[in-house]
Amino acid sequence: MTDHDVVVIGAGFAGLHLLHSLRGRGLRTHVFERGSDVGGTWFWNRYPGARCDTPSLFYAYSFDPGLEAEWRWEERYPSQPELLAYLQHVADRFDLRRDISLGTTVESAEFDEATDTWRVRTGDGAEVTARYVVTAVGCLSAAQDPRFPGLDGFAGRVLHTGHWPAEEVDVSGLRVGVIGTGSSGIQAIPVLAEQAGHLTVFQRTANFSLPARNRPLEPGEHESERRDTPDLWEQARRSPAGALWNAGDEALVGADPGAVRAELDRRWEFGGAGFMTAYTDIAVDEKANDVVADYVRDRIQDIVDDPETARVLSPHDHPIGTKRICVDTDYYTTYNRANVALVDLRESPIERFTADGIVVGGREVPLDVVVLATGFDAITGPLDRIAITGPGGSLRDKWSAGPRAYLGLASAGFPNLFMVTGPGSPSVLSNMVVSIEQHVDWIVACIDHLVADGVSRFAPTVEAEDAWVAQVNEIADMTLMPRAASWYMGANVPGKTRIFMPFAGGVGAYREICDGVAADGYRGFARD
Ligand code: N01
Repeated sequence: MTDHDVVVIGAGFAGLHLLHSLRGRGLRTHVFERGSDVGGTWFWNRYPGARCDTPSLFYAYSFDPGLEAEWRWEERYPSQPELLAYLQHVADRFDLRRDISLGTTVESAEFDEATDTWRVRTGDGAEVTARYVVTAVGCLSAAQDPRFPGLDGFAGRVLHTGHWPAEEVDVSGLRVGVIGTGSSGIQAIPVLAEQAGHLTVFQRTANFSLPARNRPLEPGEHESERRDTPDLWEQARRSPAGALWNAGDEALVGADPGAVRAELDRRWEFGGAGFMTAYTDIAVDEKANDVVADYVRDRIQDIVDDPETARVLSPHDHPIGTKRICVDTDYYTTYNRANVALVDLRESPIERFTADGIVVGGREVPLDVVVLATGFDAITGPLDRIAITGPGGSLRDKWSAGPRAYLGLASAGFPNLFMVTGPGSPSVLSNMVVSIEQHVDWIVACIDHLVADGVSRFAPTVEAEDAWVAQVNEIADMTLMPRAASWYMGANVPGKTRIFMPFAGGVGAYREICDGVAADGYRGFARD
């Protein structure tokens, strides 16, 4: 008998929901979590300004109406402290902590062919066995720490947004440098600028950012939205991105330019990523995309006082939306502050760190604190960190030329292993919580079925996996997405194979495919 029926790796949104659901099916489940508390993404990303950019109405579990009714979100978009408190509340409410080992990193998982079980080894040297392993490690949890020349000799403090310290970091009066202008940098920069004595932003690639227009929620606002749309969750689950963005149903190309301008104005004023869903062809037609990109570039020129700074902040090297769109509070206006400077790393790359700062273009920028907002080894990175070995070899080796997984849920050659939001699923192109819930429901029902049928080994066939990977690529190629050197493509990690990793066909379509696979007796999987 194994120690557990199921080992779950990670106690964020996915791991907590898995534990609750698997336990509900009577399965002996244990969760290992590297952090010293639950929360996953929202435990680690505590940098100033950290906030989700999916509205709080949708960025929450839907599986328990009681939980939904009792939790009050404070703002239109949930902040990191609020999200962490929510997940801690979930852990307590469902009595989950007794089956979670905190501060425990899973180092390896090895499949034992003699018993068809997994041997899971943790950083403390302990080893447990389980029939199934489910990875709930998140897509953006392996931080990228570039090794700049001289970094180790820097006398100041170096922090990464993706593993920010729990205690407050006070930069009052200090000279702060931020490297990176993705979502994390763009959220942190305005908050740091208010506190720092001086802030220098080191930008390699300008990014498109939209105003969030965050605000406190009116009392009863969510309740009335739910009353007005009783099938709100069902609509979200069947939608393209797992949340209702009031998507337009017309193409931009061919539309009246005045009407387009008015619609983009309206959405800009309303705030949020719904701006990108104004027309049906923004993600697939270069002409439509150019109109929207020009609109945002014009806005940047309007907001930023110094024309040269505005020029450097205006993205020109990728279609809008092909790198993850950013959503900000006061990002561009921050560059009008007297204590903020922008360095264009395309013109003046980082040469080296010194004890006192960073040398760019032959001059030293003196700094007390450097914030690396340099992102993550996305989607595959968190899995790569675990030595996962199946009967035929390691997952790292199998994926060295790009990840291969059937439905983004399981990989051929790795029996009894499931992945939540793995490569080839909508994951990062969607509202993660809705996608997580869909995977959790699918995986739990599948394991339940396997246990009832006495199945010992269960894994996708190579043929099914190959066909799925081909389909994921075909769909990506129908969009403008592969045009950008994005982390979706693995392009941000030196040496990583470039391949578009998520499924771009939409959350609703994907759900139907997964449901169809299950209804067909788990088509594409082999069992012993
Ligand atoms: O990371 P990023 P992130 N030298 O990879 C630069 C989610 N998220 O942490 O573009 C100099 O987007 C890099 O430059 P370049 C969201 O899905 C969500 O900001 O590679 N610069 C880029 O500017 C998001 O997309 C939320 O040329 C270097 C930046 O660092 C994802 O997480 C909030 C460099 C990295 O940007 C990742 O966002 C935060 C180097 N060596 C995050 N290496 C919300 O929900 C990298 N860069 C709001």
